[in-house]
Amino acid sequence: GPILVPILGDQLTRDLASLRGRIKDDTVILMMEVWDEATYVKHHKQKIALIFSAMRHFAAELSDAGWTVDYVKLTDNGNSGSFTGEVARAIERHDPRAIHVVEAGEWRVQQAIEQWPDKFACEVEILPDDRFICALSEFRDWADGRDHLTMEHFYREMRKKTGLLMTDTGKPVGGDWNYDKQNRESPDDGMDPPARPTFDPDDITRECIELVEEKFGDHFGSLDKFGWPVTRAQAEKAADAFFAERIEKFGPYQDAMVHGQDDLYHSMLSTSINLGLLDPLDLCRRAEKAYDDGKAPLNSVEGFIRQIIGWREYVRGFYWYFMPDLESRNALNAQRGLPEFYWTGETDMRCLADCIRSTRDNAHAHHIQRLMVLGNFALLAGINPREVQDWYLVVYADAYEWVELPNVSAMILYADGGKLATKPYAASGNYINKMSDYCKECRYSVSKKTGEDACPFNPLYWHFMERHRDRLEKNHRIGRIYATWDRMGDEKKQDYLHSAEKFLDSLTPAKAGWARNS
Ligand code: FAD
Ligand code: DLZ
Ligand code: SF4
Repeated sequence: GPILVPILGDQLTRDLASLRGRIKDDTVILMMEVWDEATYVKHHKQKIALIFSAMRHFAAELSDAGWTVDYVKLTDNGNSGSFTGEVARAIERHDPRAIHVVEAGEWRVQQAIEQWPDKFACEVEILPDDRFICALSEFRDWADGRDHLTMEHFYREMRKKTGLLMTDTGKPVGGDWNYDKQNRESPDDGMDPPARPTFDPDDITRECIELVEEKFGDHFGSLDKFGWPVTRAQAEKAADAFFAERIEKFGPYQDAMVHGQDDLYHSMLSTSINLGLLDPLDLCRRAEKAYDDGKAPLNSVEGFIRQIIGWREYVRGFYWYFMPDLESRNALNAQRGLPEFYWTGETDMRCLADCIRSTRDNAHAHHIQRLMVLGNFALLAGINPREVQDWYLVVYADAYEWVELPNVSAMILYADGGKLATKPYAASGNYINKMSDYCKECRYSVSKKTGEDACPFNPLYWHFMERHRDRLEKNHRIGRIYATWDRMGDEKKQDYLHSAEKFLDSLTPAKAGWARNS
C-alpha cells in the first residue's frame, strides 16, 4: 500500500515535513474534520469556520497539484469523531504500508498520536514540526538548569541563529537588541491607520459558515464580519498590505488602544501563521528587508521580529517544557469564577467592554488588550486559571493551546509561579488611561481611587498586592511598592480594600456551558 500522510488542521503547508520529498503516486493525504476537535472547547464560531475553510481550500489546492487527498467532512457518514478513529478507518480504505505524521501542536492531540504505533499494524513515523525555528530539544537544552527562562536571553540566541538584524561581526544591528522603549507611544488623537484587507467568503467559506451556524450555533461569537485569509494566496496579500502600509508604525503604537479601532498597526497575521499559511521566518526576512530598504524604522522591525522569533518560539518551547503540569498550575491560588461579562460584554468598564466586543465580532483582540485589559483584570480579580484558560482558548481565532496556555497561565496570571515573568503584570487604571482613549467616556473615573465611582482597577490593584504580600514583597522587581502602600495609613488602606471587596462581590460568575459542553 501507499504512505498515509494525515495533515492536521493547523499544518496547512505543502512544505510540511511529512510531504517533503514524497512521491505523489505513492501517497494518500488524509484530512479530517472531527467532532472531538471542534468541541473539546466550544470555540468561537469564526475559529471553526476559519479552520474548516482553510482545510478545505488546502485540500483542493493539493488535489489540483496532483496529490491524492482523502478528505473527511464533519457530516460524512460514519465519521467517528476523532483523529484516531478516522486514521483507523483510513487504514481500512487504503491499506497503507506506513503512516507519516508531523507531531501535533497540542499536547492532547500528541498524546493520541503517540498511541498510534501500538494501535495500528502499519509502521508509524512521527516527524518533528520544523516550521518552528527552535527545535523542542534545542529549547530543552537552553532551559535546563535555569531558574528563570528569560525570554530576552532566548530571543538573542534566536537572533544569532537566524542572523536576523545581525551585523557581519555578530553584533545586533543598531547596537541594541531591543528598542522597546521607543515602542510605548500613547495613541494620537484622530489616528487613522489604513484598513487591513479582508476577504469576502467564497462558496467554500460560505458552506463552512452555514455548517457552523447549524452545528455550533450555541458557541460564542459572531460570524458576520468573517474576513480572514483562508488560503496562502490571501494570507500573502494580507502580509503584503502589512509590509506596505502598517509596519512603519507597528512599533511605536504596539501598545496603544483606541475604542472601536480593532486593528491599528498590528499585522493581523497570527491566524495565518498558526494555520501554516504563512512561514514565520519568511515574514521576519520581509520585515528585515523593509528596514534595509528604508521603509520602516528599526524599532518597528525589531519589535515585529521579536514577537515572532522571540515570543512565539519561546512560548511554544515553554509549553512543551512544562506540559502537562502547566495546565493545572495555580501558584496564586486564584479561585474566583470567571465573570459572566467576559461572555456577554455587559460591563460598565469601558475598556473591558470594548475588548470583549472586538473579541466577539472579530475573534481577535490585540496583544495589549489581551494582556493589560482582559488579562490584568483576571489577575487582579483572582480568577481561576482553568476558567481563564478556557476562555482564551475559545474566543480567539488564532488560539491553540501551545500558544494560549503559556500566555495565559504564565504571562497574565503568574500561575506558573514566575518561570516566564519576573513579576506579575499587575497595573492600575493609570496604565490603561495612558495607553488608550477608553477612560474619557467611561462611567468610572480613572483618577478616583476608592468608592463607587472609582475605576475598579485602582482598588483591585491594591487588593491584589495586599493578598499576595508574602510572596511579592520578597521580589526585588516589585517589592518596593509596599513602602508606598504602607505610607498610605490604615484608613486609606481599608478604603481601598473595602472598595475592592464591594466590587468583587458585585460580579456575577458565568453560568456553566459557555466554554464546554456539559
Ligand atoms: P502582531 O502584534 O502583529 O504580532 C506579530 C506576530 O507575533 C503575531 O502574529 C504572533 O504570531 C506573534 N506574537 C506576538 N506576541 C506573541 C505572544 N505573546 N505569543 C506568541 N506569539 C506572539 N497568540 C496566538 O497566536 N494565539 C493565542 O492563542 C494567543 N493567546 C494569547 C493570550 C494572551 C493572554 C496574550 C497576552 C497573548 C496571546 N497571544 C496569542 C499573543 C498575541 O496577542 C497575538 O499573537 C496577537 O495579538 C495576534 O495579532 P497580530 O497577528 O496582529 O499580532
Ligand atoms: C481547532 C480545530 C478544530 C476546531 N477542528 C479541527 C478539525 O476538525 N480537524 C483538524 O484536523 N483540526 C482541527 N482543529 C485543530 C486541532 O484541534 C489542533 O489544534 C491541532 O491539530 C494541533 O494539535
Ligand atoms: Fe477601564 Fe478604569 Fe478606564 Fe474605565 S476608567 S476605561 S474601567 S481603566
